Amino acid sequence: MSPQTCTEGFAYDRRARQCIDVDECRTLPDACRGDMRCVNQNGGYLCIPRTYSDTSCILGYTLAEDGTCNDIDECETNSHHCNPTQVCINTAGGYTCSCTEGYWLIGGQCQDIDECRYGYCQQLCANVPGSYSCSCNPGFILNPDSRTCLDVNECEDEPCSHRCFNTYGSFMCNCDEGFELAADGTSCIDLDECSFSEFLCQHRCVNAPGSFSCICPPGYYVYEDGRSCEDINECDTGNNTCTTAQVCFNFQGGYTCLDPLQCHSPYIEVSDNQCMCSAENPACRDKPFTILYRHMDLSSGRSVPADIFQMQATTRYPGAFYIFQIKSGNEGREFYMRQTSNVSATLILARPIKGPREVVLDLEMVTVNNVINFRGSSIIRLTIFVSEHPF
Ligand SMILES: [Ca+2]
Ligand SMILES: [Ca+2]
Ligand SMILES: [Ca+2]
Ligand SMILES: [Ca+2]
Repeated sequence: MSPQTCTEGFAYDRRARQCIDVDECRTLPDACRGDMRCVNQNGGYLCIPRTYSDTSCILGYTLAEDGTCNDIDECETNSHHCNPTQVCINTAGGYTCSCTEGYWLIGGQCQDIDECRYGYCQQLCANVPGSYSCSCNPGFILNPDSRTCLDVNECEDEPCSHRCFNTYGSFMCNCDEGFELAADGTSCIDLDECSFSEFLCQHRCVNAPGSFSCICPPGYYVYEDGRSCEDINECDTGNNTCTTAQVCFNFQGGYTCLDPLQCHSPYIEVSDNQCMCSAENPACRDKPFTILYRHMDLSSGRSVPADIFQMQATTRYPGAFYIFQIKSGNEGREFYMRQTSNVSATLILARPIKGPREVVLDLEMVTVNNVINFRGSSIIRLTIFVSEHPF
């Protein structure tokens, strides 16, 4: 028997001098593929599933028709022992019971985690089964992390009518000077400064949005302090209607044009403000020797008593004495004369006088000289312009 004569699956054995079976499972490197197991046969071999030869699969696996062991999905087949609060998770060869997110296992039961107790939220927290939700106090918004809170910059919406200041959790409004914050905390309302005090302005206060101003009556201007009234001196400013022949006389709140002096006969003019009646003239007997014209101004409502004018004898005769008196113009008894020395007297305002008014007083100085049996008088015709206002 030659070696060539052996059929496939056999090889000639010289020693035994016969064809004997080849063990392909040993000689062929990949006799069977995959999980197949190689079983040598006389004249060939078999590839059979590996488990085919095992009697059973291990726990958790089941034998498939192809002879392999497949994992049992206990969760799918409901053969698990998880309790109803738990979820079943299949594993290779087994399964586990677990709690879903937001629950934890206590005493074999899945119980909700109270995240609020553990400070999950920065501000407000609401626990719900399996979860929680954070929220923020007014003035804050929830950050994208859903846990922390961010201050709202309310000023971006311009809620204040004037100025806005953002604060942590809120905001504040401020008003410009001259305004105050209204009860709503956002709008600004004008302060009525005029209602604060009646002494804010000397004359009259005019309220304006955010401010106030003082106004003065005609004939006055508002002083640099913005509050008091100063007389306009129309005679100085030239803003008057006096002719060149007249003399401008300024007083508080107004002015007047004084006509040139006219002395009526038998008086003759001796200066621009004085008329004289000559002693030699018989017509001058029993008349005042001189009439001196003087002008002054007086504020309305001036406090009393007040010294307002001085009279003094200019010539002194030996043995003479002087009597000072108000000869006319004092019908309202607002004035009286007080002798201050042998040769002088003061005109005193005794009662408050209210303007506008023009008072003409004849102040008489009587000279008495008993030595030469002389009695004569001279007059000061005093015109007092009483202003309308007490300033
Ligand atoms: Ca929860
Ligand atoms: Ca804020
Ligand atoms: Ca105001
Ligand atoms: Ca004036």
